[in-house]
Amino acid sequence: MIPAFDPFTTQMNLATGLLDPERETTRQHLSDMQGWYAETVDADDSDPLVYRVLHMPVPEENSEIQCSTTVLEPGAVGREYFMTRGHFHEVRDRSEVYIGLAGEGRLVLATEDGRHVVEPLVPGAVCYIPGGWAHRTVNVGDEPLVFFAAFVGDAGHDYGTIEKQGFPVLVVAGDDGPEVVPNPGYDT
Ligand code: PAN
Ligand code: ZN
Repeated sequence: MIPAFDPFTTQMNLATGLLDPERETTRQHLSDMQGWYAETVDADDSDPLVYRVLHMPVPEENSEIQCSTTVLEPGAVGREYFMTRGHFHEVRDRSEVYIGLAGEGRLVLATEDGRHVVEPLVPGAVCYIPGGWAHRTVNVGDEPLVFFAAFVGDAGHDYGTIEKQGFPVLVVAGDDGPEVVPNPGYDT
């Protein structure tokens, strides 16, 4: 076969997640997250950055491996920690691997029939996300949560299902640290 493109290397700062050379970056500010938290988002003029995804330049084909780093800032909306929106893969059986690099987080996973699992996402954690499991990350610490993700290239992202039904559980700040509680807004 004639290869589609040349090999490339990206230098990743394991503490900050920043890439050299810099890569295409998508950003979610608090005002972009209206409707994703249990409480109404009150994004004042400061409208803080919640997370960034730094994408490697790879075609979205199932013969390729999409990869990126996510940097999720510390913070909360009410008692609910800053988090990613979370999604199913559009092609449901497409799997993914997350590797924790910095900070302290949780990976919340859920199936369409309402099962859920919450895993620690900490430096060195290699979390395998099988096909069919929606996934969301939550920063439960005081520092940015940084993780690397690699997934099947044609997976695609279905945000609409989670936007509508939510996850079965929320991760919130309790008196003695993070707590996993049922999501009162979960809609099966
Ligand atoms: C990750 C996520 C990233 C941002 O790369 O896309 O952490 O989260 P949302 O996409 O839910 O906003 C991944 O799971 N890719 O498939
Ligand atoms: Zn994914």
